[in-house]
Amino acid sequence: MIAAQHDLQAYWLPFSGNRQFKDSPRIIVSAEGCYYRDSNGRKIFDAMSGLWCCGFGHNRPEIAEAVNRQLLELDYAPAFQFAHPLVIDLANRVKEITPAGLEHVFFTNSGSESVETALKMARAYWRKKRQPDKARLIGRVKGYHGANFGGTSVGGIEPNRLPYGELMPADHLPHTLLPENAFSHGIPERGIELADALEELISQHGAARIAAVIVEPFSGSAGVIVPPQGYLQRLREICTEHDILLIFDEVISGFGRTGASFGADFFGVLPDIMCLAKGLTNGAIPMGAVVASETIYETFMDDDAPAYMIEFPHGYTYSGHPVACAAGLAAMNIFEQEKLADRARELAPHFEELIHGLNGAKHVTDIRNIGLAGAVQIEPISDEPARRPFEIALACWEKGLYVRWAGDTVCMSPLFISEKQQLDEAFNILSDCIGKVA
Ligand code: PXG
Ligand code: PLP
Repeated sequence: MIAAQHDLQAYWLPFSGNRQFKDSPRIIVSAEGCYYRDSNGRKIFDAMSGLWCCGFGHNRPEIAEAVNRQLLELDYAPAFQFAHPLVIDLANRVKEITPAGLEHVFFTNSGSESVETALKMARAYWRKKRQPDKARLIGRVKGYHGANFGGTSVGGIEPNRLPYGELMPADHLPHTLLPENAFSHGIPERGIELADALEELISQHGAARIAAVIVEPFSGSAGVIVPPQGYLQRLREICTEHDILLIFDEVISGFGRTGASFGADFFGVLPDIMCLAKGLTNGAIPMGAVVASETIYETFMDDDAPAYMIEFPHGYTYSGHPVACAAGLAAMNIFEQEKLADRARELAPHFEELIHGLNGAKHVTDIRNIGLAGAVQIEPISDEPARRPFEIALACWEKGLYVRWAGDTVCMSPLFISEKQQLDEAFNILSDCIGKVA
């Protein structure tokens, strides 16, 4: 049963057209495997892993049982000045799973908090090193780094910034969406020189004034923008040469989405700091983490103040929450035991073939993919670039397929446990709905 319209008014939906939603609500009541069920009893194929976060399968009993057990064992422990066994175990698991060189794990409750944590960590690091002027933060046009003030400031999606007036000072590298790379399969060939824009910012401000560069290994929210061949390596070289920290925001790209464990592994580039969330608990309980290099951690610990004094005055009431840790440990077991990054990598060529099969469809101006993430860019209707993607995604929903509309694209990030035949059916529906949109 759909909630009666007046029942919906109290609820203010995040990042949504509230008015349209309340006119025709889409209520999800349960999930299983790769499917949702809505309030009309319809079964819907989840081609987005929720919001890029449930790749290991919905309603995993291992996670549910671990969470249930933990709630009866230790519901909460103070995060500041105390620890509990699971947070120590999970820190070790995350350290082991993330690339060698990232050694110390700071817990948060979301991707947005991971970004704030990483940005504050980067600034405080340079102050600890007695270089307080090294404070500028550099993001990238079309980047998404969550919804909080720091992340919005380094973020580069204009509609997410405009309503808020003055943000934190930040510079933005150009995005890497080049027309000559349209319809690239996987990593585009051209555009490595776009990384050299960092050199220009360095000559403008001086490396002595720049704390960190933050980028997503591939941009998710802006519609799966995959960096050109060699681009991230080049950014890494420039950062190393000029002693600037490189932060990878792996909130979407982490935990298997690219077909490797992390974007850092996929591209073979090691950042100084990595931001995580989503897949860390398979989306079941909110949780994020920031993983830092040995050098960064040791710089904070190398302090003349007495040992009981706080080295990094930052953290959240729910940092390392016991119940989230229980979910995280169960999710990491599933991720490793079922080799889900490999499963994503094995399914990726089929996904690539299907998504590029939409080349030539009406209104389609670009198709991009990496691992199990893909976007179909749709020709805008004059000043309403989001209208066609919205209409396509709604038509898909009506036919039992959940895809995401974001800006001028339709996005997909299917679960790693999807079957080929399920993807075939999903793309049949998507193709049909693209063909029918005016
Ligand atoms: N960084 C990146 C790279 C993200 O993709 C965040 C930070 C923020 O995480 P939280 O947990 O605070 O939402 C994200 C989140 C979409 C979409 O489809 C993307 C995200 C979240 C919801 C929807 O564009 N990315
Ligand atoms: N606002 C007030 C008044 C608080 O006391 C706290 C935490 O103690 C916060 C905000 C931050 O909340 P959290 O630690 O859950 O992020």
